Amino acid sequence: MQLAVAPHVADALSRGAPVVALESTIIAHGLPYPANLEVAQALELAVADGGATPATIAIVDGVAHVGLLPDTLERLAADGASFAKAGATDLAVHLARGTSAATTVSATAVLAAGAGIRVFATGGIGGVHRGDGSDVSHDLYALAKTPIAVISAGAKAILDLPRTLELLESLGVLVVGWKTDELPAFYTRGSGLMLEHQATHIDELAAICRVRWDDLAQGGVLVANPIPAAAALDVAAIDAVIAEALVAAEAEGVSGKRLTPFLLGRIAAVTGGKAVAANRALAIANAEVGARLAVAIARDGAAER
Ligand code: PSU
Ligand code: MN
Repeated sequence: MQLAVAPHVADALSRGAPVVALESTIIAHGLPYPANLEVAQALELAVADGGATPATIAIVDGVAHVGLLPDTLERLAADGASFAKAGATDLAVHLARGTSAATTVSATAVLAAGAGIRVFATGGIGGVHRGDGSDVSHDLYALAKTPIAVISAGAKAILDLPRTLELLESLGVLVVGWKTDELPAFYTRGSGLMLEHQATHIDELAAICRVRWDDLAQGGVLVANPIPAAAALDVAAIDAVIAEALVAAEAEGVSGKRLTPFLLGRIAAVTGGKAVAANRALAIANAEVGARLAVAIARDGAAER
């Protein structure tokens, strides 16, 4: 696969230095402008401050970019509507036709792994939507087979979390709580759903990842990192907002790919920016853990050489 790896990212990868991939759907379709641009820049800064190289991934005019120039990041944020929303399945169409697309968790994971990146930080992965359960994000399937660690604040609270966790298990995605024994619920720290595995030291997490990939040739690791306590929203309040957003989606006949952006947009509007602030805080916290993990994995790798 032809990837346009930015020079600074290619340099880091060739030295075995830590790199953290970042997705672009959260920028183009998950957050309102101009907050999305500020968040995109803050995520890259958080990764760099943590001692790793950030690589935001997107399809621009039919080219898969791993690491974006500041101009492109701005275009993605200011003109998100001109970017399609591409999951891993949609990549071929955009690459063949020369169109532009923001990459979801599934597409970002596949492209990042293709470039040799082992850590990817996002906000929250997709999952099983509520209701009849027939809308299931491809994120879960892509994670199952892609050897990458994804740092996420659990799965988005708009989803059916018990079914999402069950499907992760069925598919063989290793879920590890970062300093928690509960699946986080995006805007809030806990869901009441217990996790079998948790890690409290970054080297421990790095070792788990390396054994999974290098010794077992297995797929993704979902690192579940709860939103920082100070940024967490009130459970009852956010549940009511989500319920209202789901009713609105149903009434307006919104489904499929448009559902997640619709729900997030509605929640952002109704909470007067509180949800956006929470989304920002949890994504940055994930970028910070991502940087630490990438550094630990790279250190492990260097010890072996
Ligand atoms: N996390 C966020 N905001 C987002 C998303 C994740 O904080 O907008 C995006 C991710 O790109 C994820 C996608 O892959 O939502 C899931 O969409 P769907 O449910 O249509 O698969
Ligand atoms: Mn879907």
